[in-house]
Formats: sequence, structure tokens, C-alpha cells
Amino acid sequence: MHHAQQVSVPLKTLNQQCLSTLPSDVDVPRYDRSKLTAGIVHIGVGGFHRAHQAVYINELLKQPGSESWAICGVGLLEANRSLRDVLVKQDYLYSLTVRHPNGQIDHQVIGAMIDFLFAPENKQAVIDRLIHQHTKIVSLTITEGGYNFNPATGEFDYSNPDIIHDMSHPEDPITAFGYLTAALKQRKIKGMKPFTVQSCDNIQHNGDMTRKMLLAFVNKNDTQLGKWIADNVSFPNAMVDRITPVTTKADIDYVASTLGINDQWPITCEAFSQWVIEDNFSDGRPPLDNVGAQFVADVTPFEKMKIRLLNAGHSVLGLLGSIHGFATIDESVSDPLFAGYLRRFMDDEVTPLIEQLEGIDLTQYKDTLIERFANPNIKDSLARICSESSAKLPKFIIASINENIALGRDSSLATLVIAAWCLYSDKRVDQQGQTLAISDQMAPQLHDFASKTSQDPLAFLQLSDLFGDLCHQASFCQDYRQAIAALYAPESEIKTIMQARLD
Ligand code: CS2
Repeated sequence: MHHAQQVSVPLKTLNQQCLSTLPSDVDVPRYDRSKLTAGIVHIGVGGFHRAHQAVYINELLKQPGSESWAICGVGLLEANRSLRDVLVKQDYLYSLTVRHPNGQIDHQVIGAMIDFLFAPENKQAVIDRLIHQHTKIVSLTITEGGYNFNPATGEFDYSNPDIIHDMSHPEDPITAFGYLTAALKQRKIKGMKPFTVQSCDNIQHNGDMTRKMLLAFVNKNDTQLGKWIADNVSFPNAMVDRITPVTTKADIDYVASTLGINDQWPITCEAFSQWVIEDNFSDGRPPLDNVGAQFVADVTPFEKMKIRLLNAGHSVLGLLGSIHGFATIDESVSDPLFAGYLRRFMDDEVTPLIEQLEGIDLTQYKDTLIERFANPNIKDSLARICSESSAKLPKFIIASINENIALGRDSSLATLVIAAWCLYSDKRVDQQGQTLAISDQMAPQLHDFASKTSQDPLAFLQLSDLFGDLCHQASFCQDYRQAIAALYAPESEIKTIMQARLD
């Protein structure tokens, strides 16, 4: 007797050839990818790039005449080795799952990337690509930490070992600054135009910051090159926005079961997307305004609104929610106390600091933020939100505290968040006793300073690289001491403490 045997057929790998076999509602690239050239070299191909810039470019490539604006990715980190292997197998394609708040799901395959260089294996190939005449823009998502600035002073950190290496081995770079410098130097020698350096990181004045850091790096060794860069290279500022959770195994499984393909590099994100860019490019730019981006003369007010409301709001929910024992943003904001706390923080402690923008209704912006955070289909983990808080909080929250101090206003809701960050860094468990997954370049120092809190309630604030002179601000310190006392009291309950601050 024969039993029918279930033979599990391995799923097809996502690649150019299988695109025609995907379900018909998947938006796949129908433009001829073999005709594309890479006008953009992108350093740091993480989730955000794949859900943001690459998606705008994918839309653009659908329009005739845009063939020269495809992307060549560059990975600088050893961790990118396996990524390269995946990408080669997948013809640099990946799926994007867009999850709307109402449950609607859109599926896309993004074809904007046509090559990927794993830098540690072939540094010269990266430099050659950067000086290739097709390369008009070098864009970056290297995270806040990648810009190598001191968070409190905003000055270049010459003590970073990778930077020290790159300064003494210009032909053997490790960092983005090392590569940019090597390539720009070659372009200057060859009499070529420079490329635009376009930061797509979530940093206020990301272009100015990149320029300042690159010049600090270059001028240490070569002031002539520094002058040429200062005179010729554009660094457009931009505000970037799209909530993109970390890809999980569940996302890979989801794509396998819905699209019937094996995609080892899928990405999921929200439907909302925004990109506001200063129109300042050294050697031309793609017409991104045809595909939803906005060019403006000055991006400052847009950035401030986004960083101080969205990103700060995330950190408020992230730190307070972590202490409470929540796991995701939507879970935190669906608790009315957390939602109310967030709204009051935004209304009372941030909105008065934001310039009114023509065409933007701040009340509506905040309503939309809460809706975006509440999207039950985006499981954005608090671990992601709280990761690298040391690079984020000075810009997201401490900046607003300082502005409020200068205006003689208090910011007790933000103060509790700083105190909660101290408890978080010190105890590393939530109120249920569960260990918190903390990922921060400064985690050891954060822990070190925070763990002295029982001897000195202001100990955490002594980390002056993050807090500047907050520990000398009398009224802030008084409020902070109260917050610490409440958080460190036996049987303390974060929700009771939050409620007390709202009353
Ligand atoms: C988040 C951002 O990690 C964080 O700090 O607030 O990654 C946020 O999701 C993006 O900036 C949204 O554009």
C-alpha cells in the first residue's frame, strides 16, 4: 500500500526571472532593469533605506527618462557579508509589505538597486564606483552614530579608533568619511565634478552635519582638499520619515506564504512616507518631486517638527513603555494613560517650541502621529525605538528641555522620561522583572553612571556628553530628583507616577 507522500517543494527564490509568476496584485518592476545605470551610490543599506529612498527611486524608474538614477548599494560593515550573498541570489530585489492602519496590505517588489558592493572585501571597487562618471549622488544612512559627532557639543570625535585608522591609512578606509575622502580626492585630481553627498539619516540638518564632519575629517590632513570640498560639494539637508520596524523571521514566513517566494531580505513598513529636501545638488538630481518628495528652500521647520514630535514621542513611549513591560509602540499607545501622556507632552512641552509652518496644521500632524503609532499592523518594537538612545535623546528630547529652560518653562513630562532612562540603564529590567534588550554603543557608560543613583540621585546627569550642563539647572534638577525618588521607591509603579505628573 502506498501512502501519498507530501513532498515539500522548496520555494522559488525571489529574482528577476520569477517576477512574472507572482500574484497579479503585487506591484513588480516592469521597467527594463538591464537598461539602468547607478547614478546613486548608497552607503548603509538598512531597513529604512529600503522602505524610503529606494521606494521613491523605484517609483521614479517607472517613468521614462529616469534610467540613470538606479542605486548601487555599499555595505561597510562585516555584518553585510551575508547580505551581499542574498542580494546576488535575488538580483538585488526585495519585497516590501506596506501595512495600513485599517488592515489593508500592499505588496511590492522593489527593483531600484542594481548592484551591491561589500566594501571590506574590495575597497578599491567601492572607490572606483564612487569616482565613476555615472555616480552623481552618494547617499548615506549610517545612523546617528555613523556621523561621529559628540552628542552634546556636536563636534567631530577625533578619538574614535576607526577614524584614527582612516586618517593614517587613507588608501585603506573603513568609515564612510574615509571612502568619501578617498573618492573626492581622486575626483579633484582628475578634474571631475564632485558628487552630491546626500544624508538620509534622521538628524536635524543632516546635510550640514555631514559637511561639518567630513570637513573636520579632511582638514586634519589636507586643507586644500577641504577647501575644494567646501567650495564644490553640495550636502542637501532633508527631513526623512517612514516608520520601518526591524525585519523578523515572521516577515520572511509571511512573504513565503502570501507571495509564494523565498525572500531573505523582505521589509515591512507603514503606508505614510515623507521626504522634504533642500534643492541643492552638485551635479544634478532625480526629479523626486514627481514621485511624492518635496523640494524646499529651507527644511529646518520640517525637521524640527518631525524630530521633536515623532521621534521624541517614540522615545517617550519607548522608555516609559519598556519600564512598564510593553513590547511595541502600538501596544503602548493603545493604553489611554500612555496616549494621554504622549499628547500632553507634545502639546505642552514641544508645540510651543515649533515654528508654525505654512500648509501644515500641527494639531492634525499630531493626530496623524498618534494614528500612525497606533497602527496595530506595524509591530514596531520598543527595543528598536530605545536602541542607541544615547545618540537620539540629546536631539529628540534634551534639546526641548533646554529650550524650555531658556524660556523659563518646565518640562516635567520629559523630565520623567530622562529619569526613566536612568532606571532603564541602571536596572535593565522592566517592572515585571523581565530583562530588557538594551542595545546602545554607550550602554556600559550609561549603566555605570546610572548605577550610582542610589548614592547620588543626579549621578546619571553627570554624563555631560549627553546632558551638557543639565545637572546645574536648579529647577530641572529639583524635578528630576522627585522623578528619581518616585521611580526608585519600593513597589513603584510607572503608571501611577505618570498619572501624578499629568494631574
Ligand atoms: C524612531 C525612528 O528609532 C527611532 O528613533 O523614532 O526610527 C522613526 O521610526 C523614524 O524616524 C520614522 O521616520
